[in-house]
This record gives sequence, C-alpha cells and structure tokens, in this order.
Amino acid sequence: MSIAYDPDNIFAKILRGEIPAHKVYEDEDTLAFMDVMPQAEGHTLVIPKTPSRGFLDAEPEVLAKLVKVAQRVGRAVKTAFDADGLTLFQYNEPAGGQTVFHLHMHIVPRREGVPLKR
Ligand code: D5M
Repeated sequence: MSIAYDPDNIFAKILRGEIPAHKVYEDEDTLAFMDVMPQAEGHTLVIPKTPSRGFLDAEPEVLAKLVKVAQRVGRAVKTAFDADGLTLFQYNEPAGGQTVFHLHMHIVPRREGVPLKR
C-alpha cells in the first residue's frame, strides 16, 4: 500500500511560496532550486509541481517531464559550475535515504577526483 502524500512537506511549501528557495528554473510543471545542504558546489534539485511522494507513485508523464527538465538543468549547472561531470540521484522512502517526501531529482556537478560531501 502506498503512503499518502503529505502537503506540509518542505518542497510543497516552497511550491506554494510559503518558504524561500533559490530558484534556478521554473515552468508550468517543474521547479528547480539550489539544495541547502549541497554535496558539491552547484547541487540542484528538480521537482514536479504535482504532488508525488516519490518515484514509485509518480505518473509516467510526470517522470518523463522531470527527466527532460533534469537534462536541461543538468547541462546548465555543468556549464555554470565548470564541472567535469554530473551525478544524478533520487531516493525513495526512509530506507532508501529519502528525507523530504516530495519527488525530487538531485543534480550534482562533479570535479575530477573530488568526492561528494555527505
Ligand atoms: O534529500 C532532501 C534534500 O533536500 C537534501 O539534500 C537537503 C535538501 N533540502 C531540505 N530542505 C531544503 C530547502 N528548504 N531548500 C532546499 N533544499 C532543501 P533526500 O533526497 O530527501 O534525502
């Protein structure tokens, strides 16, 4: 059984404008903003505006748009932060490492030989 979406999660509050975020991209379906606990300089999050808890409950169309925007934002942050590469990841449920329960894709610019901060 899937767990209900909690509309009081922090990303839902960002989407409603109730708390601030450093936004870097927005369209009718998607928002991208800087992660407040970056694992590397330029760590960015991309989220759908629809209320999906995670990857497993999201509609395929939502995932497709999220990936499309992640590619666009990923190209931009890689250029902006002059990165050598890019790491994308996405956690699901506490056991999977998820801490904010609104679907999000992490986009992390990477430099040769520099490990992620944990
Ligand atoms: O990661 C959730 C991520 O969300 C984690 O990298 C910190 C980030 N975070 C938490 N609160 C905020 C706000 N207010 N703005 C920007 N980024 C935030 P998870 O994949 O769920 O473990």
